Amino acid sequence: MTETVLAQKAEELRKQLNTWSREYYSLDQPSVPDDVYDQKYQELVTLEKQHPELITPDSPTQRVGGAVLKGFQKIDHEIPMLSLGDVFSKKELGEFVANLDQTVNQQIDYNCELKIDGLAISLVYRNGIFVQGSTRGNGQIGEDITQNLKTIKAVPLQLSEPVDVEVRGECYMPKKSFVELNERQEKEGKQIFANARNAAAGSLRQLDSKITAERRLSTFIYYIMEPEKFGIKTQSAALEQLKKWGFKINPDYRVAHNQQEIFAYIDEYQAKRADLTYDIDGIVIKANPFEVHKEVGNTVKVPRWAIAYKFPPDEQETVVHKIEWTVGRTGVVTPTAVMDPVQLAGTTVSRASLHNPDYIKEKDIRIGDTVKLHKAGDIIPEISMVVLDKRPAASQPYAIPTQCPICGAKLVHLDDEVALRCINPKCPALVKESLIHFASRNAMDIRGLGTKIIAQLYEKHLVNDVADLYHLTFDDLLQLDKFKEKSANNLLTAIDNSRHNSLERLLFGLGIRHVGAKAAKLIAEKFKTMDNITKATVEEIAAIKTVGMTIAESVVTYFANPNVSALLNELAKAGVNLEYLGQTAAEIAENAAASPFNGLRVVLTGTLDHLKRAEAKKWLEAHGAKVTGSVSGKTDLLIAGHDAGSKLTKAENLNVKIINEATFIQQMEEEE
Ligand code: 3BA
Repeated sequence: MTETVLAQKAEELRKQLNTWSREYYSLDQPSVPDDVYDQKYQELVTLEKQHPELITPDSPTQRVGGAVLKGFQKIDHEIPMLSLGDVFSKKELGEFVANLDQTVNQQIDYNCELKIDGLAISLVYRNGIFVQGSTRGNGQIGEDITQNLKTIKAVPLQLSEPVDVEVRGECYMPKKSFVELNERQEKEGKQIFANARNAAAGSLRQLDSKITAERRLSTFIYYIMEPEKFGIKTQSAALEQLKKWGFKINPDYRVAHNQQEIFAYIDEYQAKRADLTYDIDGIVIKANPFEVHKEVGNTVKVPRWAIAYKFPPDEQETVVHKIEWTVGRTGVVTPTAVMDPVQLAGTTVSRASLHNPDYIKEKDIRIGDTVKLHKAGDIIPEISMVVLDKRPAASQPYAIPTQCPICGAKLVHLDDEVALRCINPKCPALVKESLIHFASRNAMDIRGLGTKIIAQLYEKHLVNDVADLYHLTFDDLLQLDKFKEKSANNLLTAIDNSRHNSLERLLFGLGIRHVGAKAAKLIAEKFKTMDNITKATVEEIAAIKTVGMTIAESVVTYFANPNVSALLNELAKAGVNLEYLGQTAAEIAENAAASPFNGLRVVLTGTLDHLKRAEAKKWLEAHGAKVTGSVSGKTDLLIAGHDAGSKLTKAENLNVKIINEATFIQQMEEEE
């Protein structure tokens, strides 16, 4: 092919992929199945590898993160990014509306929008291509975070039309991503984020955009600069135009024609708040006609045509009675505050994680203190501050333990971690947690071997390490609470079956630091036997795609330990399989044929809260279903997440069977 032909080919691929990506991430209406996207994407990757000169800034391959920056360039916002005035009661809001109506001498329409609790960003497009993105900063001067914003799939790299436009909106982290991020951070002994907004801010501020790429951020865009250039006359029309260009807009906006309708909107979303997949901290009310914006203008800082109604914070005061410390599988010792129970955002709360010692010190939380409690990300109870006025006179700073609450060993900080760790490998808490992990679903999957049974086995000295599980006898098990012949036999069978697991389950089950189920699979696939893994070098392990140095070093350190060699010997002697088995073609076919999903044509739509779409698809396909992108007369089943759009309507019209995510998960579990 000639150079021009190649360039045309690359351009074509970029355009196609960017369109599909817009449909998927911004409109939530994929028009092609994932594998079609993946195939085209690979085509572009290959082409760009052979001809790096063809790589353009709007290529979807540029979303993975780029060079590590030294700092961010400053950006001057030619038109300043204003802030919003706010009110805290319906009375004040009513006054604002009445005032504005009076100023313009008519009862105007107001566009009501959810107030996303994120960070304001600005995006510049030239010829429909994303060229620069920045933070709000102080409104006048922000920072250039183009590289980081490119990693966010909801930020279109290429619009549906070749326009020159600057748009503004909010970048946020969905609640679920926030919870998962904090879980990861806590496990790894890293700093945790107080709320999704801070997590989003921290993620956008990364000089290494690869880290931003790992954080699941999203955006809602709500503002077009100089809308008159495009003949747009109202805020609601602006949102629709943004959607047409390919931006993700918040679908829950509504034009209200009077004060009652505004109040109804507020009440509705205050009630729905907990069900949204992202945090909101209020409602933004904007005069809908742009004419009004022109007429009333702005003060120095805020527009006179818009206002934020802030929800009353759901915060309660309560008293801290004690701080409990628990030891996890990796030895991290985590503090939890135990408090007088209070009602908070719909649930009774009496415990809140304090994460690590620094957190207690920074907030200076003491026993007997009255604290303010709220829910981070609307879900996780968290102490926001100590009410100093109510601190008892005799109060003493909380003394962080220096010894493991379980085994008494000296606690340490590894490297410069904030987390405190017990590094006694014989610590009962650690041993029990390791056993629980070993038996867990993604590890050896020993059904019936739960926390309570493990605690008993350990306390009766029947099991001290994972190899001991394989020497348990029928009589051993009868010593346990409520164990009868049947339950003992069932557990023995489950343990016995686990001997035949493929290597990756054991590798994950050993609980090697940083080695998750995915990494374990990749390592087992590459090295095939435990013996090979124990001999592998850091370089060999790190050569596996997506397995980095951290994991590789951790694996090598783990297997260098003589106690580990002894344990592996014990496992081998007990007849535990140490080889990678993969899944044989026969097994795959057999599984699929037995499944009620076998042969069905299934469509996935809407937002899934618990499953990744790709995982759901993979699972369905492994069970014999064909997953397609669009609903037709041939579709057998629609799995609808929330906010499902036209596909749901179509499926309803065609009388296609529809189930929600929860039902689907239940059916998956029944299958497994
Ligand atoms: N609408 C935040 N400002 C917003 C365009 C104006 C505005 C916001 C908004 C000024 C939200 C201030 C920072 C800023 C763009 C300036 C919203 C939200 N509208 N829905 C009226 O959801 N948080 N924030 N952003 N320009």
